[in-house]
Amino acid sequence: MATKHAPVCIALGSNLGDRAEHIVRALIKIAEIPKTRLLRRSRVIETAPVGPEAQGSYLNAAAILRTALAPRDLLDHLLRIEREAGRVRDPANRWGPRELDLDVLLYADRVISEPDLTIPHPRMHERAFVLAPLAEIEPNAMHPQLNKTAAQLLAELRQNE
Ligand code: A4P
Ligand code: MG
Repeated sequence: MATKHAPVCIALGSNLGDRAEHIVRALIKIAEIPKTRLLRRSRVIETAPVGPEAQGSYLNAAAILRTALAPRDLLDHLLRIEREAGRVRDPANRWGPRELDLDVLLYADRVISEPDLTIPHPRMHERAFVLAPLAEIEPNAMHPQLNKTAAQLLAELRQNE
């Protein structure tokens, strides 16, 4: 079980279909993942799309979990929840529109670099749509490679904007 001071942080995003419904249903399903407790969720914010421009704006949010599942088992549940939202991946359009995107941002202080699982999420520190919801609910969440908190990373990003 990850400790109280080392949370598991998840990012949620949607820019296709009933976006608010996708986010709310995902949070309900995350709370139902075995051996896992949903501790907190952020507000849902609307954000301009980053990446290919011809796509609609996103709703983004973050959630804090405690889980006894290994990172890969947690990821499998998140991928299942994405599929249940109707998401079909288009390898030719990597950052294209999606009903639901669930990313593991941080898993306590773990650093994982495997072909299909990278934690911390490699782009989290570059993205206000990830850091703003995260800093709202877990400002002291520590990035174990950059050794900075979510609030610090957000402040730096905003300075450089
Ligand atoms: N994968 C590896 N590491 C992880 C991780 N930490 N969490 C693998 C989740 N998945 C991870 O995922 C492809 C594979 O990544 C998964 O099968 C898993 O094994 P994906 O969801 O198809 O990839 P993706 O989401 O398209 O790519 P990525 O790199 O996660 O995209 P991003 O960086 O999340 O960008 N603009 C706004 N405003 N808001 C958004 O939410 N999202 C994106 C997607 C682009 N622009 C956006 C937003
Ligand atoms: Mg993703």
